[in-house]
Amino acid sequence: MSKFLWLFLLSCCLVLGLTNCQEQPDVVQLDQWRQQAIALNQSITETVADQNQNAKNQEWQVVIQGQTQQKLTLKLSELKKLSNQEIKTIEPHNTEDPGAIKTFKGIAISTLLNKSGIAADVKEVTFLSSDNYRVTLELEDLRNYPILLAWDRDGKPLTRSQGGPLYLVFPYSDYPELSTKYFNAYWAFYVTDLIVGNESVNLKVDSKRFNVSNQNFDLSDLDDLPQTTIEEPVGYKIGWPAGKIKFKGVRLRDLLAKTNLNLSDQSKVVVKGKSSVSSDRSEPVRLPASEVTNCDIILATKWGEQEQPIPSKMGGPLTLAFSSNCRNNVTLSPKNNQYWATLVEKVEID
Ligand SMILES: Nc1nc2c(c(=O)[nH]1)N[C@H]1C(S)=C(S)[C@@H](COP(=O)(O)O)O[C@H]1N2
Ligand SMILES: [Mo]
Repeated sequence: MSKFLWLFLLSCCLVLGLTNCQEQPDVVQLDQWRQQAIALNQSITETVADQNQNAKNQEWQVVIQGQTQQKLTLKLSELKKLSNQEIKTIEPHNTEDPGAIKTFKGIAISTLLNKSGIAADVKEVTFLSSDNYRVTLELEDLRNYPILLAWDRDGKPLTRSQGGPLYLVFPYSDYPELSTKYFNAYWAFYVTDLIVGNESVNLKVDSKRFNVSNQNFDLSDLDDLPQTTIEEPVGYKIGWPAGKIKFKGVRLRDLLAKTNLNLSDQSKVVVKGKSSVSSDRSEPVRLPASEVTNCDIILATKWGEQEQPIPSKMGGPLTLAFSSNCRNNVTLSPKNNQYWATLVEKVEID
C-alpha cells in the first residue's frame, strides 16, 4: 500500500515538474490529482476483491455503446481473433525496470470504433473499468494514434495485478507527446466498456418484493416528474470541478411514488451503475428507506448554472447526488464517495 502511495506522490512531482515549465496546475487539475489518488487507493483494495471474484467469472468482455451505429459486445477470445496488433513502448510506473521497452499485443481502439460505427458529432470516448474507474480520450487521438486495448505483454497474458485482462496502453515511445496529454493515470486497468460520445438516459426500476419489474424511464419521463435543484460539494471521484455544484433532477422518492412503490421501514433502495462493481461488490449503494423519504437524494440529469446534460466524461447522463440535509447519516456524506453513484442505470427496491 505505502509503495503505491509513494509512487503516486512521485508521479505527481513529475507531472507538477513538467507542467511548471509552462503553467501552474489549476484548481481543477489539482482536484483531479487528489481524486485520482483516492481512486488509486480504492482500486488497490478492490483489486483483491476482484481477484477473488474472478475465479468464478465467465470470460471477460468489452461492450462498445453510446453514439454508435450498433452496440457491440465482444469477448476477449473474439477480440483476439479480430486483431493481433503490437506496440513497443515504455510503461509508466514500471518500478522493476524503468525505461524498459515492453511489447504489448491487443486491438487498436480505432479498429473497434470502425466496427461499431460512430455518430458524426462524437468528440470523445470514455473508457470504464470494472472498478468504476473512468478515463476519457479525444476521438481524434484515437484515430491518429495506435492506442490499444492490450491483453498481452512480452508474450504473456496480462494478469489482474498487471491491469489485465484488458489494459489501455498508449504508444509513449513512438509518440512522446502522448505522455503529457494522457499521463500515467490514463492507463486504465480492467476495461469493460467503451462509451462513444454520450448516452441517453435509460433507467430501470425493479422490485422483486413488490412484484414490479423493469419499468423504464428515459429523459423525458424523468423531466415530467417534479424537478429539484440542490447545490452541494460533489462526492464524485473523477471528472468534476472542485467546489459547490448545482444539480437538477428528480428526487428518488418522487420517482418511486410514480412507480406506486410504498417503501416500508425495512426497505432498501439499491442504486446501480453501469460498472460491474455496483452489482458485484459486497457493498453496493443501499439506501435506507428513512433517508430516501426524509432527505433529498436526487437522480441528477443536469448540472451547473446552465443546467447542462451530464456527459459520460463526468459519469452521466444520470448520477446520484445528496443534499446536505442527508448528512446526519454518515454513510451518505460526500466523503463516502462510493454513494455518489455515476452512470446510473438501475434502481432496485428490496
Ligand atoms: N481500473 C483502474 N485503472 C487505473 C487506476 C484505477 O484506480 N483503476 N488508477 C490509475 C492511476 S491514478 C494511476 S497513477 C495508474 C497506476 O498505475 P500503477 O499501479 O502501475 O502505478 O493506473 C491508473 N489506472
Ligand atoms: Mo495516479
